[in-house]
Amino acid sequence: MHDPSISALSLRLQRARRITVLTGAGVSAPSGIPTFRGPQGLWRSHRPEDLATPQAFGRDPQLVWEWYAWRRKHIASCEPNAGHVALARWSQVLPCFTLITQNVDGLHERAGTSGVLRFHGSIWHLRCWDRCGIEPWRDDRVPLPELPPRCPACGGLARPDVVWFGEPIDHRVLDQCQAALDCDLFIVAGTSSVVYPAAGLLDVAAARGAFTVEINPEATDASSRVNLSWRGPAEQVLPLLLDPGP
Ligand code: BV8
Ligand code: ZN
Repeated sequence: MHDPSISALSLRLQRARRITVLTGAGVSAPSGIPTFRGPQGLWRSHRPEDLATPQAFGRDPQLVWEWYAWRRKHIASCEPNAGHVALARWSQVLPCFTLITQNVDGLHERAGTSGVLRFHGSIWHLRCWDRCGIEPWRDDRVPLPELPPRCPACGGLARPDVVWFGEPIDHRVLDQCQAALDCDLFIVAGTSSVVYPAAGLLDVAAARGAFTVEINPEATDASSRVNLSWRGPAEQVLPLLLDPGP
């Protein structure tokens, strides 16, 4: 598809000194992982306040774990798609590239992207609910041997190592994101840009001089705030940008 704006964007990509990409659930949708707010969105059959808050977990850890165990089982059967693969290639060939993702599914890492900044954590990692001091640990067994799982250090409850509503972003991740926002090109792909502070990252990048681009088949809260809002699916657009072809 020879589209002048593809070549213009591809040129920006090749010339940028530093490129940062923020992804959301829409990048994993073609892999079969439901988004949060789409027609079949995850939140349709579940209410965020019921499942993705510390209060909900404190009230009913079993229920929250059953939802996460269901998501882990489903994600384990899904494969990275062309959008994930394209970004993995960018991380290998572009001199200064950072991927920040709101997704907890781990598909960017499975596609080969290293150094992913997991803004909302990882569904494959657990941490101690009782904060006994142990560092979060990876446990990608499907199914987990017991629900709710226990902390290997203190025997207390373990929780998914994700960021729930009302919880702060890990300050180490925030610090790494701050450096990545000093970029020439900031691309936000596959997110409704509803959830903060993730949705505010593009404004910080823009304020620091980045050219900002959105890739999404639909208009979002970010569409009027970016320099270029591209109406298209990430898995089709991203692969074209590094090799725009003849
Ligand atoms: C914080 C958990 C403060 C992990 C998630 C009122 C009450 C309480 C809180 C708030 C409030 N108002 C504002 C807030 C703050 C709140 C917030 O922003 N709420 C929103 C809903 C208004 N934010 C927080 O609570 C954050 N923490 O503020 O803490 C604080 C500070 C200091 C000390 C203490 C506290 C924490 C937010 C993190 C919440 N956790 N998930 C998990 O289980 O997954 S958020 C959840 O939404 C997911 O993580 C997801 O990543 C995130 C964003 O969703 P999207 O990725 O954008 O997905 P969505 O379905 O919405 O959109 C998909 C898009 O893809 C669509 O636009 C679609 O068109 C597009 N698409 C579809 N197909 C494709 C495509 N695009 C491209 N290609 C395709 N093929
Ligand atoms: Zn513990």
